[in-house]
Amino acid sequence: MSTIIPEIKKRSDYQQPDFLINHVDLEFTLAETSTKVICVSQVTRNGLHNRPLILDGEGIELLSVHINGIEVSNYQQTENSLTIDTDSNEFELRIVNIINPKDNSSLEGLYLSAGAYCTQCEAEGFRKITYFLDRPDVLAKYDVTIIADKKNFPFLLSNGNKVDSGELPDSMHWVKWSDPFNKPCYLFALVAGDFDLLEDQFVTQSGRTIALELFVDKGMLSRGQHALDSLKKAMRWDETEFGLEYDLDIYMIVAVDFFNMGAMENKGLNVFNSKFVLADAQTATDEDYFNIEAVIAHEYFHNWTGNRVTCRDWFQLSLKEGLTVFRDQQFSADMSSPIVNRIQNVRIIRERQFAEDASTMSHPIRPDEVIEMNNFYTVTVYDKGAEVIRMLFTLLGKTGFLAGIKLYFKRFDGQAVTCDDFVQAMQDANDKDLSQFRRWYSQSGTPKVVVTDSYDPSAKTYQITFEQQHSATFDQNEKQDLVIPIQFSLLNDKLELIKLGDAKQQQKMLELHDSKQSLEFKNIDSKPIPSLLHGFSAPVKLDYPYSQQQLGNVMLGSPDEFARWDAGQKLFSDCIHDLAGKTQQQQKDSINQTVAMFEPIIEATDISLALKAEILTLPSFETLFQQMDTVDIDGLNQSRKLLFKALAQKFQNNWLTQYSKFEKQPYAYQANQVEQRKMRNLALKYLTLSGQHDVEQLLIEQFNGADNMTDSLAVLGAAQLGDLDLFEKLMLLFEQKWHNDPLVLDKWFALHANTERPDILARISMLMGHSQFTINNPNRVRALIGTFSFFNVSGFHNIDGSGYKFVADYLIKLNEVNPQIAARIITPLIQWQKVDKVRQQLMQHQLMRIGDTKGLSNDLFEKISKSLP
Ligand code: B3K
Ligand code: ZN
Repeated sequence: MSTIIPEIKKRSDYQQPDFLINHVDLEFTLAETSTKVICVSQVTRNGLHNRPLILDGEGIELLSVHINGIEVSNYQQTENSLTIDTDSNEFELRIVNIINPKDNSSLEGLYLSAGAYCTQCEAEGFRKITYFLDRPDVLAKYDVTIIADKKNFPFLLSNGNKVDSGELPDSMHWVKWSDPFNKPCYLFALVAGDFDLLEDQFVTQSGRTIALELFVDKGMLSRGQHALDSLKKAMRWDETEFGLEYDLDIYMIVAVDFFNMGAMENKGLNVFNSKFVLADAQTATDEDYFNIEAVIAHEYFHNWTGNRVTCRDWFQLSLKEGLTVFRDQQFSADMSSPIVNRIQNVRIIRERQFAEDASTMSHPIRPDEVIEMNNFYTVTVYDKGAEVIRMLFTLLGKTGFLAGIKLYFKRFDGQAVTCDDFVQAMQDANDKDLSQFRRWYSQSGTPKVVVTDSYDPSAKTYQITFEQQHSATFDQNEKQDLVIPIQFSLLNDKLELIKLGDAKQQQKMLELHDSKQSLEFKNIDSKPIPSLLHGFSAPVKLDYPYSQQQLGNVMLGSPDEFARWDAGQKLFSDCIHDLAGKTQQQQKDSINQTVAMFEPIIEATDISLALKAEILTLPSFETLFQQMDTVDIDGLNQSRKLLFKALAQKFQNNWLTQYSKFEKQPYAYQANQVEQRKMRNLALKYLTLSGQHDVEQLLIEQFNGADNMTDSLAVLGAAQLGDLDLFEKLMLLFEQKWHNDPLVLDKWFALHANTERPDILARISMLMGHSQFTINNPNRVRALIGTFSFFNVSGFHNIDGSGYKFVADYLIKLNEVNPQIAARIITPLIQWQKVDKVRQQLMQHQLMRIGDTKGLSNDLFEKISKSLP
């Protein structure tokens, strides 16, 4: 392991900044390898002290430093700081420096994306642009001037409003932008390039007209409409649901091809990964359409939750991310099917967040210690963070929650604050003591709620007991009891709802705050079946000794659609887990019994088609993996396949009916079409797996006749699942058709990477030589290498260790190019805790190899050092 140990930053060490900057004047003269940056800051000393000014900076060539117009030379420079000693309490600091966007492959700071300049400053990328107080609690107004060659860079963009522009000799031009809102430097953005521009307008509830501008690669204009429509929907929704209106006169979105994440909420100038902007029927799936709408909304919602009120320090990241994810989830639910959305949210928690909690990267939604901040943009901070906000919503009710939000903005607009400030506003607006609830912010791990019950027939009473249990996690030994809202109802044996309590409620909410709490119900005629954790009212693992019959009843009769889906998933999971150690005949019997329980679902008329498709979808391998403490990888994979095939064969005729019953319509991204495609393509998968004799014909017909990417891709997915020779043939045709469209090819790379075949590593190595593949583009790397390591169970976990070695070799290369992406893709390798001892050792060996890499980034160092025993 590398011997230089990077600094660990602690939340408890927070100190106010020694200096504040209230105005910044930036001037950029863009040139590929030597961009000149002039940064003029108005600095004031914060409090009475004589400490020097210490600025952050990384990879910067410093030309000069002036204070109040006088050049200073008695500064000290280290690899990542510039220290200037001055007596002045208020001064103008002028720094001139050079940076090299062309060689910046980290995609942080100022870099080139396919010929266009763009920036990414969150979390700590501004320090790669100039020396600055790169922390979110230093808020300033920015004026930005950009100078560049006019022919190649006709559009010069930054935050706020365009206030001036002009021509210069040698076909250069300049544009000046001014942002009237105070902001931290992580929200600064600059984009320069030649784009196609899609324009529109939005009239706010108070009657202001906002110019909307969407910049895309040349020739991509027709693929931008869905993003723009989504933006308008999000703007309207935030007004009607949260009373929040946009504040600048212009809102710009730029789509770029080289981007580390989904998108970035820079004030007035969002920069997006083109994957989350560009869509048309031919190239994007229903899922892409959905994601675009969600990410566009997420970044827009940040304008209030993140930009107007921002984080005091990066440990508070969930203040803006958890809240904004919750807001985008509510928006998506309103735009499409609430239940399908909720299921999707829960899948992320169970597949990925529970995995993080069980790993050496376990951390609370408000982490206590960080080496590399970029490592903490996690499913815990984002998605568990959103679940914590959702619990507040559940506990306070919509009205109470909105009162809390209102007070939060009243108190903190224009400030950089903490998660505690947020909870305090919720508490004060509702007059509800949330002190115990706050533990969700400081405690990591997945709580378990164990439910037991008893029925006394003579007294006709039913007692149900809830107990919360917390185990130590890698980061914390001591755990405390939390406040856990549990929504539930009771069903009688005729699957009718039992009225609960005085209010004749049918659903009850228990606020579990003690380690154990019981409820008693009187006048109950027979032992009820509890339908528990409606809507996934808390991010916990629930344990109730359901019989198979009871689960079947909840699946068919619960008033809560989430509970119905969940019961079905549990039936599937129990069956899969129980197959281990059984004889073939026992396995067969047990599978048949489970499969038969789903017959009424196929015929059901009381649920939407979308929910039906969700119920009939098996839990993913990753979800099943998280349900166990130790996993027999091969056994689990095999068992899941057995059940999959049995479902396919048992309902073969039904699948054929489901496949053929919907009339084909020209593609539109509309709810009824989306759910029909979902069911039809699920049926196609099952048909393929069932061995239906003419399925190849069906697949070819759908592939040739498809007018949209959802249907084309479904054919490839089905052929892959069925292990048909046709798969290779269709993949070739697909590649020929989409050779010049990298976003579409990513789907093809990912399908290849996820194929079970003995020569998978040779196949991936060959694909790395594809003309469209480059290690410099995160979308390509995620599609090929990421998909392999996250999802190709047999290839990645090959017992000979070749999968782990392959990923490790790649990460060693990627460490030099883009440490952030390398640290994302290492995730499956550090999650060795549940696998067998042989694999554990193989994985750890590869982690050690990566750890020994010369020039190991902080990103990888942090994850590897934590995960090695
Ligand atoms: N705030 C950005 C994420 C920045 C990640 C930096 N490594 C996107 C978002 O959550 O909206
Ligand atoms: Zn966000």
